[in-house]
Amino acid sequence: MTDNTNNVAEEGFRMPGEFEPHDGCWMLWPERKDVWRLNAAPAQKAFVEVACAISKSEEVTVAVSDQQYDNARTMLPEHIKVVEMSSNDAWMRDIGPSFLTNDSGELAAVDWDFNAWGGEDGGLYPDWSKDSRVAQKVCEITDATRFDAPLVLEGGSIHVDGQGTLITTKECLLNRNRNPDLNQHQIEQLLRDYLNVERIIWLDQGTVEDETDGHIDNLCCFIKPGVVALHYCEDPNDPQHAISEDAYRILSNSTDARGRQLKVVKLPHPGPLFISKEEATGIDDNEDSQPREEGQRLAGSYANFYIANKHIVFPKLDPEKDDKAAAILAEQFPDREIIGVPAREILLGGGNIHCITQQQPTVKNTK
Ligand code: KQY
Repeated sequence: MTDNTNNVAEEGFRMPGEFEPHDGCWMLWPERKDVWRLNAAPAQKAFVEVACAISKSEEVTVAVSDQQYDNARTMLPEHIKVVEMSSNDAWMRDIGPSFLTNDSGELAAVDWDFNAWGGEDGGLYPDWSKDSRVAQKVCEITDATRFDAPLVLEGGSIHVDGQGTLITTKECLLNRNRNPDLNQHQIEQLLRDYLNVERIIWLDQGTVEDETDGHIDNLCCFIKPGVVALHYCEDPNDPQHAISEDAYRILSNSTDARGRQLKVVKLPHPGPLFISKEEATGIDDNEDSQPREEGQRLAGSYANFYIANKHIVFPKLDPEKDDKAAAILAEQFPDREIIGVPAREILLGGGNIHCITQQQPTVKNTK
């Protein structure tokens, strides 16, 4: 059902934090040859590993085109559901619904407008018509009431604590290629209306060379209310250092909607990582695709992990730093097992584990 009002708050809905219980996780299947090298085979293997890791503690559903159905069904174990659904690429975080729940045990979701990360002004592909219908399709399958929001926004550009606080970046949400007719105040109002949040914390920039224009999910995330994990580069000569330091300063001087001063936990910086010649040549270029050239910097970040019910699924990106990232996550999430998945193939597509997943929160049992 579509609810064309924006009565999210009146109906008691809120977007739960990712660390709250999930009924499941939604993913898409990668197949674009101009994004995923070698006919997407290495990326498909990485997506399977992510889905398997998440499925250890929650149900996973992977949406796949008809052309790839047999391949996906064969590559994914039986306990992972595979449903047919068209899309232009495989970023469920960004094109899927942002789920909401309320105390009456109802599930709803916000269906944002999508323009492939910038439309004609820097967008990543020219036809996103299939992506635009994914959120509605997922709402129908899950019986979630759909709130259709008049705002261009990708799910990876916001993080919430489920208790009234939202973090985002100006680089993305105030970018002229998203909502050129809305000012900061109007964008804030829509976030309040559709997500029922009270406190919005604006960071300036996201991770260096992030083709999403600075998604928050590649820079930081809530570990729990009051605590944020931040991608932090210690090298003062690296441009990421100033960005991370600025984010650290803003976050640690911020209070959340409940008045808590935020605590910031630093995650190491993988690399810096660059595309190799072999990786660059495996992509099927065409006039619509994003250039992927040898030596280009990749926007690698350990903050781009997924919080499953009993596991943290984090991207392994740099053998010299993976263990440190895992140890920090283990300390911060004592009740969850930490699983690292080799994720360079996902990073080559421009995002990571958080970007390819979308949690469906558990609705409260009112009986
Ligand atoms: O950061 C994300 N949430 C998604 C990355 C999308 C990259 C598109 N090539």
